[in-house]
Amino acid sequence: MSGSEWTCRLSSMHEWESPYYEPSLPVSEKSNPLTRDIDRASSGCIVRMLQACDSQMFLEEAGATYQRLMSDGVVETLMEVAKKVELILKDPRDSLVVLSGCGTSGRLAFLVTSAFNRALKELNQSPVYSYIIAGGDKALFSSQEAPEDDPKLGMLSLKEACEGKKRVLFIGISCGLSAPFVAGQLDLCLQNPQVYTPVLVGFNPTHQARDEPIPGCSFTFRSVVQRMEGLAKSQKAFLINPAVGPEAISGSSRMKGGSATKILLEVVLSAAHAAAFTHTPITQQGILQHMRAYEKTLEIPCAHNEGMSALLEAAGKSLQRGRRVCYLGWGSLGVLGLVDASECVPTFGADYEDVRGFISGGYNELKNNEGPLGPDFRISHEDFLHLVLPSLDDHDMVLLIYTQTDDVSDVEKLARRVREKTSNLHAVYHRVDGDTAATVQQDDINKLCLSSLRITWPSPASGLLQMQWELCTKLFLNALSTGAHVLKGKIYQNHMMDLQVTNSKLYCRATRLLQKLSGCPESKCEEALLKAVYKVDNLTVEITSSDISTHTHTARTRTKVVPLALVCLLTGCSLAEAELRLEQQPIFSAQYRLFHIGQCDVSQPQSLRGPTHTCTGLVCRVCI
Ligand code: F1P
Repeated sequence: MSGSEWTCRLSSMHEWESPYYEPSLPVSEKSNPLTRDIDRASSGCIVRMLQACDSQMFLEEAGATYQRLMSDGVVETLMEVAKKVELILKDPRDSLVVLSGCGTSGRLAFLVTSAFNRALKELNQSPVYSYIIAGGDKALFSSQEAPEDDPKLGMLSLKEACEGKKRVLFIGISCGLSAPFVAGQLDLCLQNPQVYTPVLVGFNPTHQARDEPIPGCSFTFRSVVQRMEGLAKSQKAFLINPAVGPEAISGSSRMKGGSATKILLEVVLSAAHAAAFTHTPITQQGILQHMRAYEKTLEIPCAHNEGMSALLEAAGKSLQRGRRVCYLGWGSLGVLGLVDASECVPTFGADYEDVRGFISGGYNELKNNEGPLGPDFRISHEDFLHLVLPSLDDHDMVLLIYTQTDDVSDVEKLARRVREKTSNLHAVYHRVDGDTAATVQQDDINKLCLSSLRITWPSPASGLLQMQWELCTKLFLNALSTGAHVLKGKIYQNHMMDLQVTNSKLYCRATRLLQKLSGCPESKCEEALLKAVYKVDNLTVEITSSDISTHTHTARTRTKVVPLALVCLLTGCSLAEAELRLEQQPIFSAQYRLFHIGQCDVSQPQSLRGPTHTCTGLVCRVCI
């Protein structure tokens, strides 16, 4: 993309806010105009597009349609919630702060509660934070989408976590204001106000909260939100729901939704800790200052664009060859690696082995509720050495993720082991300016690596800095795994084609996508989707009369459901034929273009093809 094209693209920063832009969709499901043709962009351009999307998190309100992260109303609510947490910190008897969510939201609940319980431990205080993730701890590192649809499970897990407690501040996170699991928990809180004070974190305005009936319940997510709005006036419930703009890959709330969740929760809990333990009053100024530190963090990746696109290119190459990308992390950055890797499965239809994360110390470092999760969830560096390293070669990419506060000699040792098998070794590490500790070892590690992204921070290491390192790492990893899958051809325009249809939100998203790409009516698209889910060319009454939960349950074991349905819709062919076509042309974006353009369009401007592009004929990702 040329400079002027990019400037023009940036002017569409606010386009999604127009009431006419995809009006039937909530912000969290809209497609982002900035990434409309990310599927045809070069790696450098992908990096810039993702950064531009991230920067929308901090757009000014400026008379806009939606409130923002730093809008007065949002900051005020953050202060009120921080004061509630402060009260619990000062008198923690029989009290608890519970953070809960599904998928990425639950993973961030885990990350944040771990960090702040650790901070309490360092102050000799007992822990007051607890996390819940739909589907239990295995959902920390794998996709467990079905429990997200279960409000009763949500209620039960909250009751269980709070047994014997007299005062609970419940923070439910659902980026799309949509997960029935969280709606059930909020409803429980509203029914028991003597114990629970509910807080909702999400990134849609309240009128866009999901209003579909929840089987077996008299409430919808939206009706719960409306009840909370009523109570918010008397501070008996709190809503924190700024808009951060549509995701770079439509609906992929692990990206901005996850980052903004992390920012909001950390701002609230940090303010509460400062108030309770260092007599620092909770002020608007203090909250804004912390937010601005995060805003600055977003600038860091921009300063490393070149290194970042080289990493993305390397990861893309490995995935294109059907090889692996492995993250080897230390401390909380290791957790972020585990999380980012595991999210590739549901987000891109990736294989479990495609992108994997490992953390130094394994479960001992993690200290999750359920402890070690068994042989299907091996996460330590030792596991990597035994199970993965022996099969690696130069086509597999390995990324070291660490900071200067980690055991750098351990990093060096592991780097040497990896180098024996692959030269495709890279590093991302954070250090503070002027710190010369372990410089020799750092240099040795750099020499072992094909590329190293050294991120130098100005201030001395502190709690805030650790959180900034984490945010920066999350942005890097999200960009890396997203970009690599874009390069692999997994995305069409800015839509994930091969999404799993394993809960009602994803089922509705899949039907909508089929409508958009085929131009067929909704009923026809749902029919095609069901045929692909049940692997039949004719639907039986038993299938059509079943509810969505039966469909999503069946879809758990199916692959390529949406691509198959789309090929059938576009060509009118049978499922077997569609399967064959996808086998011959697995890069779905190319498959889709074939139907529309018919052949390789070599007349496209070079700017659209990217600098490193060479046309390879029909399967070419860029030209077709
Ligand atoms: C929760 C979630 C996402 C995941 C996927 C399915 O969404 O599990 O984390 O990436 O899109 O839904 P939400 O409740 O936070 O909106």
